[in-house]
Amino acid sequence: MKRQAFGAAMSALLAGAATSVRADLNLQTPQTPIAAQIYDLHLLIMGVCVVIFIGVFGMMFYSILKHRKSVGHKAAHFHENTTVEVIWTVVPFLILMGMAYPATKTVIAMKDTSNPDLTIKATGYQWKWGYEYVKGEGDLAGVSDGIQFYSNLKTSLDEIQNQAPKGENYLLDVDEPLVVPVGKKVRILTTANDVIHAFWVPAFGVKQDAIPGFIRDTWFKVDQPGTYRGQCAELCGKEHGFMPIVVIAMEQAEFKAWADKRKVAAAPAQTATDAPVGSGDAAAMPTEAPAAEAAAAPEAPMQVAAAETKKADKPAAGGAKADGAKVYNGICVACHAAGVAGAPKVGDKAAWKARIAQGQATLHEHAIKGIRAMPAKGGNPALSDDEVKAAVDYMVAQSK
Ligand code: HEC
Ligand SMILES: [Cu+2]
Repeated sequence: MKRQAFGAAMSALLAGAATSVRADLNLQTPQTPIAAQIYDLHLLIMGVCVVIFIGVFGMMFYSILKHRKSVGHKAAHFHENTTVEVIWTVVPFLILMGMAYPATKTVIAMKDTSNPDLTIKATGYQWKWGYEYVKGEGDLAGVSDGIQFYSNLKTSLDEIQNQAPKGENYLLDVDEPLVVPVGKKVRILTTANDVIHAFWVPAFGVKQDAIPGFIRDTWFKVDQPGTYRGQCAELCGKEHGFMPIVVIAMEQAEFKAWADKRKVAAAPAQTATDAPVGSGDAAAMPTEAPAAEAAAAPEAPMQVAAAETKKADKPAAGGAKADGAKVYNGICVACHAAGVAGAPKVGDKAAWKARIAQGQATLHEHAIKGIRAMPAKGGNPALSDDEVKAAVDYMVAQSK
């Protein structure tokens, strides 16, 4: 009876602590069943640790104090006390089993990505995420198939460079968030295009490495509509902290409407952004095959053909055409007007001739990823790919 009362008091204390503790010191409020299980596990195991801590240290300090030499305590002498030995073997064993059982159950549930309603491939790039709604079975088959876009950091450069006060979602804002329906099992296939990244959304209890050449998967089912934020969780280079993940969960009807709109918006924008590039294969996105393949065998980590992971050069669809002159005059001008450190001067035809000969796509890539003394995006991770491309187009037009 006494023990029961103690247990009740203990859990009341823990529950109280969990809600009143400063929010930024605790785990995020769980938003999926898995995250809730992880949260409960965290509390349970924390509770067990606290009880053991108090028990062990209480016993220790009690013994030191009460049985100290100065009060004349005489030590008891006993050896091979079977009862004590059995107790200190069995009790820890039971405690460990009591923790391992629920933990294992959760891990197994986390790994069960079968029967999703919707499948989305998340590809890590240096440094942004690309999302592709792949063809799959399940409730939402067909609704969003084929939608794909990049999700770039939106935090303004001024905030990053301490020229403006940092907003609430500093480094946690993107131009195009991932959109999912609530109450549906969403499977995320993770892979990467260059180095290892990791897809991490704490409120969903989801953290999965994204490995080049492999597809791993994870899943979540969001309870409530809302905006949830995460980050890349694998140190992936100098802009590792600049590739956040934003997920908007909406009601299913809204999600369908979003998908319909997104599909319509994608088609014309695609050709518009591609037109100046002049590459023939741009209008149609040849993603059907790899998408189906990915959906077919996601159970085990799977080797993906290099060509497939490399199909990175799809333009972000749907964005308004960026103003190249503005981006150039704001950023690129610092080096490219004066020829700083070997930067080809804009307008210097001789300097640009060989570079232009590489083709626009290559120039875009070099400007986005950086080459030799040319920093990626001119050293401004907040720029979107489209803005950099527009600036390149502008610079090339001025230097022909
Ligand atoms: C810090 C100085 C600096 C800034 C800022 C900068 N560049 Fe550069 N850029 C360079 C240098 C240096 C090179 C020459 C690199 C080389 O070929 O070795 C270069 C080369 C290039 C090239 C040619 C790449 C090639 O393949 O030959 C393009 C295109 C380019 N920059 C675009 C941009 C754009 C767009 C911006 C603005 C978003 C920008 N740069 C901002 C220094 C800069
Ligand atoms: Cu990363």
